[in-house]
Amino acid sequence: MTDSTTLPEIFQGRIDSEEKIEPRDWMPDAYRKTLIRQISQHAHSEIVGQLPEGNWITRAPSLRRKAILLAKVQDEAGHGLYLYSAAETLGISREQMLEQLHSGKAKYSSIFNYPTLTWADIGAIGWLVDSAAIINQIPLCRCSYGPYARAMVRICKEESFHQRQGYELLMTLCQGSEEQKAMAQDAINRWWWPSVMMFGPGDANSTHSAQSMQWKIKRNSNDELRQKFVDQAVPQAEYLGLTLPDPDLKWNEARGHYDFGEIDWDEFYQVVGGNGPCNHERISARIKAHEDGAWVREAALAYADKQRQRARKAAA
Ligand code: BYC
Repeated sequence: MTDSTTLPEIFQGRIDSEEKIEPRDWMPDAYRKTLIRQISQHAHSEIVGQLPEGNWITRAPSLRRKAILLAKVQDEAGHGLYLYSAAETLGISREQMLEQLHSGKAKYSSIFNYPTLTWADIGAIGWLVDSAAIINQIPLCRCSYGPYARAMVRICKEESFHQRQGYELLMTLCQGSEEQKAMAQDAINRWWWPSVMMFGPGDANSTHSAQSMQWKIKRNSNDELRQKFVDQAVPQAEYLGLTLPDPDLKWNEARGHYDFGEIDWDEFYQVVGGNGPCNHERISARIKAHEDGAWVREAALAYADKQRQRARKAAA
């Protein structure tokens, strides 16, 4: 390294040698902005993601299923909190992030704008949505930004339990009556394509991927991860005895991967743009929860204030 090495060159050198970047380190503004965008969107996804599943807590078919679902939904809340904390280390406040979510400025995962119509949807979310989440998130444990990478380790462990409970739920339905099996098939018919879309635009249309991969925020492209998801899901669906709703799904010996059909990108962009089946419902539910919780925030702040006053008195 010569004396004329610039800060951006030193920064990229640290990334290239797999060093973690920590909150007080120098970083380019665009790196900070990209991380705030991705981590806050990820946090919002976890929080909004509680809604479709939370919808079934009171109607779970047994005490065991209710306890499992409650634990899973609570885990998602925890994931949101680790991620908001990780984003706060970059200089944005929790209030600012929530304001961006409530005003529609910040995105959250497209998948949570679909409705949960039957109990089998809880299995489909666990199996397909959590599988997609794990495949997307395991590489994030090696993200160049330390606080995000460390938050992802714990999140991935919990997502893995979530995925298993979804698969086990579906297996129970598939081994049950004809009606139960049909309900599982119907859920897969509705959740398959939205899950395939979760990985984001195809590589040719992904605006952030190239830069994010150079900074080792993302480790794989959207299409690479999507292919991994499809390859993993096909044998799992066969084991369940369910059919994935894609007539073009076929093993390609030359590629060593499954080929799959064309994604409906128009649907994807409609949902991401705020016009999915449940976008309005989800944001209204989050705004209402935030407003209903105002007294908790006020009480917590008043308590913290009182503690500070006591500490000052004791020190005087
Ligand atoms: N939905 O250039 P691209 C969970 C946006 S929660 C909505 O490829 P990037 C769980 C993208 O933001 C799972 N928007 O972007 C919880 C960008 O828009 P902006 C959530 C999407 O960031 C409860 C534009 O499209 N996981 O696990 O390089 C129950 C161009 O895209 C989506 C994460 O958030 C989408 N699906 O790559 C169960 C993981 N896809 O910001 C499960 C962390 C793309 O320019 N995030 N967009 O306005 C990531 O890995 C990346 O941000 C993405 C997108 C792969 C999602």
